Amino acid sequence: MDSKNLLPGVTPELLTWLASQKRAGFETVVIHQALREAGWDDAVARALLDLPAQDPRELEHQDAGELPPPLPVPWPPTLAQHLVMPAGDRSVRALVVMREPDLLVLDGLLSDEECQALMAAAQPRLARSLTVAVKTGGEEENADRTSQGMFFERGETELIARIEARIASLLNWPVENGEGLQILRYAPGAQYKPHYDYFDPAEPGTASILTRGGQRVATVVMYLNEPEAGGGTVFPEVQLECLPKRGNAVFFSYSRPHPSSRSLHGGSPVLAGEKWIATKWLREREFI
Ligand code: PD2
Ligand code: ZN
Repeated sequence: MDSKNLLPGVTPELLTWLASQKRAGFETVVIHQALREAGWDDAVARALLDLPAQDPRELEHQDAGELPPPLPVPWPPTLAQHLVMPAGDRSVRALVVMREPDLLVLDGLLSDEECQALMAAAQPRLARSLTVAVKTGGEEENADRTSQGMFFERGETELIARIEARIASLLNWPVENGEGLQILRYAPGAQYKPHYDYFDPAEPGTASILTRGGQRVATVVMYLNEPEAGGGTVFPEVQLECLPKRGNAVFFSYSRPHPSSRSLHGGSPVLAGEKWIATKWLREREFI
């Protein structure tokens, strides 16, 4: 059965649900049972299970030649079995699991002492944040991003190397594919307006950016402190807001550099106090 020649009663919404169940790793027998309990005939349920795990909304884009094929993305290998996951020198607990976008809220990725040490090491090197200039591949100040920031080199200190090894172990993604850790400090009123972290393939500067390790495929935003008000990380397409808690993190991936990833996200304005985060962007290949 082709998903475009739908059987009577099989809606695009049902196919979207089916794709999300398959991608979430539910076993065929479980999905089959859910379909049967929802009243589907056994033959139709089996035909549905034979379809590729692709959301029909994506197929529309792909048919129009707009969608690149999906890239492999990081994900904790043990999550399906255990909510507390090994991460090298530490265990990390998943508090929220979301699909489309693929997203985890993580508890205890960093210790309080590590958060404080990152802030102290970054403080003297903070400068007005820059963003990638998509036209040229260089960097520029951006009114949509009013924080201060700095980058550590990968492996720059023992602390940085330890955190990078932990993230690599948790997500089963090579340390070498990570960009240097970025620290951001938001003063009251500062924000980071909604954006995608991948590099837009249509922009002229992207080809040169991609020579250093390919696309970004995932982001880990780690909260180093707690503002008194505001400063959540928002995902407007799925009405989700992650609130900063010291040591916690939000991880999300985007297998395609396309809005169908639903990975649009932003940092809401800080209303009172300061917000500090560390961001780790993960690339397809070794980031040199
Ligand atoms: O500060 C945040 O919550 C935030 C929001 C959006 C950080 C980033 N993007 C980022 O570092 O990419
Ligand atoms: Zn971002």
